[in-house]
Amino acid sequence: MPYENIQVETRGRVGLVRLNRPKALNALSDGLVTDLQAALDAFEDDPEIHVIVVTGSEKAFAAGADIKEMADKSHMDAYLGDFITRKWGRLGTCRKPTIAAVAGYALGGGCELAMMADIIIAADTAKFGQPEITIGTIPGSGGTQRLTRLVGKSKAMLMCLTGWQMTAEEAERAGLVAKVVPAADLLDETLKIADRIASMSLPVAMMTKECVNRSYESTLAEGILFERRVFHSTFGLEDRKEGMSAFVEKRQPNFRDR
Ligand code: CO8
Repeated sequence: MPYENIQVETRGRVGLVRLNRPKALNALSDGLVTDLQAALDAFEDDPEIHVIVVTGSEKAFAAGADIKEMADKSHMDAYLGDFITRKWGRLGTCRKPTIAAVAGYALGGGCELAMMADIIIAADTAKFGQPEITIGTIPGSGGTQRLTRLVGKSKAMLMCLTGWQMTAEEAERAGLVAKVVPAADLLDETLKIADRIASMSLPVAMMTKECVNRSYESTLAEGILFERRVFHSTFGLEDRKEGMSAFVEKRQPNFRDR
């Protein structure tokens, strides 16, 4: 299905979405977010796809929500239209593993979108920021919440209250990104990681993701109980048997997502 604001392709078992509004630095217009939601839905439904990668251009992952589109909205336009909540969070609700490959600006909604992914891989050119306060508003899609959990209160406050942008190196030190790579290698390095995850059993990767995410939503005791239940459930999988047999027999496992 052709999209106006994104490019979509598959690389083996990896679904790749490239945000593509170069003239607006991939500002997240309603059209782009609608396209992104549809592409993510399609990859989630495709049993051949194990991992989803979202990336932007060299200059910008995304420079935030489209300010020109938002500028004239009233409170009731935002409230009654359920501005942001309906479609924008789709990346954060994917059940398959997701990676954001970020080069250049990841600002406002762009930073929030990256933080919805399970893993952020950053080019050394990446810049992360929540500059909403400089245009008289606040982050609207998890910025005050996810950023605080990822980098701690003081750095999150600094970013949200001043609009200060964090470099890729600082973001790696702070725990916002998993890895920084040279800009020219961003996609290759990200796809290597995606391929590695895609070579695992899909249900086990999905269960792993569910457990890690649970740590944000529960007490330690409840999270550990949840993890144990899921761990026990892997013993019902053919892939668990295959993985352990392959280890014992000193061969590569052949996972069948069962
Ligand atoms: N919205 C609309 N257009 C944009 C945006 C944006 N966020 N960012 C850049 N553009 C456009 C510019 O208007 C310009 O277009 P034109 O040539 O027609 O004037 C073009 O992209 C290139 O931009 P610049 O000329 O400004 O490029 P520079 O290299 O000089 O500067 C910056 C790059 C620093 C990124 C600068 O463009 C900038 O500050 N952009 C705005 C950043 C910002 O404030 N983002 C936060 C927006 S608010 C928000 O995201 C709320 C989140 C809501 C939830 C979202 C859920 C996912």
